[in-house]
Amino acid sequence: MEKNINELKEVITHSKRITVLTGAGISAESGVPTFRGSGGIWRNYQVTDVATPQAFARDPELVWEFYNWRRDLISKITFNPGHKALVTLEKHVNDFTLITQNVDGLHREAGSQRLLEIHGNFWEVTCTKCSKVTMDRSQNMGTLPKCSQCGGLLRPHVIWFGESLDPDIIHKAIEASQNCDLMLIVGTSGVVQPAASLAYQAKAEGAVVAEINIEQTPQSGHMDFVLTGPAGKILPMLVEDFN
Ligand code: BJW
Ligand code: ZN
Repeated sequence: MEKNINELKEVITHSKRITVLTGAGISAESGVPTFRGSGGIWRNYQVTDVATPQAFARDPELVWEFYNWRRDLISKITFNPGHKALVTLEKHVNDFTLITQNVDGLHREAGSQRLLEIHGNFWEVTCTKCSKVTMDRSQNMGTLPKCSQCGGLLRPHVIWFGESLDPDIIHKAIEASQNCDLMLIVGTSGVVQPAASLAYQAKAEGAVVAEINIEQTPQSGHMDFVLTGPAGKILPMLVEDFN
């Protein structure tokens, strides 16, 4: 593991273009539950009850209850050294893109700027009637929050299963993956598409791909580097020379 970290630090030093993809694992050390695995959100909630457009159409109160619980939880915690290390990396690389699947807003709070939130951000809400998107950081949005402009029902500004990602944002994410020298895949199980395919697209175009995760994933076998351990420990080690 020590050798791998030093070799990867060397690759980072020589990379002009770095793209990073993060998932729920990077926020785990802040106290945000991941989705899959023991202690994961999907152990207590059915995906089909709270994270599909059909679920929202059927029972918007239940879906809002789920998001209010997460808003409340995340409003009480903050970013961790893993998020901070990616801010440091961004400052030292000319061409840097951070793609996150997370909707918790912690990368932005930590100071990341070249950021693509491909699954949205749950501190924003969309009106189901007039489509207006607004920021609302309330810990609790109530059971059926309404648009101040038209009175329509609001929904979290996130991408649920079966919904298409914003074409402009996913296009930028694909471009950043296909045009980098190094791609870091951090804290994601690598099973949700289209995010999961970004690492393969980077590799197909000749990038070095490196995974940082506390356990092996279906993607580990395809990686040039597999660093096993918590992101909040490994990422700061990778950028320690930049501080
Ligand atoms: C640590 C750690 C520490 C812990 N340090 N590591 C092609 C084939 C098959 C299916 C599809 C396909 N294309 C599309 C689909 C359908 C579907 C899909 O992918 N299904 C698969 C699951 C089978 N995709 C979609 O529907 C997407 N839409 C789409 O593609 O539209 C077009 C289309 C539709 C339908 C058919 C075909 C095309 C949309 C996906 C939206 C995902 N939305 C969610 C909810 C967002 C809102 C919210 O959060 O409330 O996004 S689901 C959930 O999963 C969330 C996450 O962003 C996403 C990924 O999860 P992530 O981040 O990987 O978390 P975990 O929990 O899985 O993993 C955590 C990892 O961290 C683990 O590996 C741990 O080991 C690790 N870890 N602590 C480092 N300290
Ligand atoms: Zn409206």
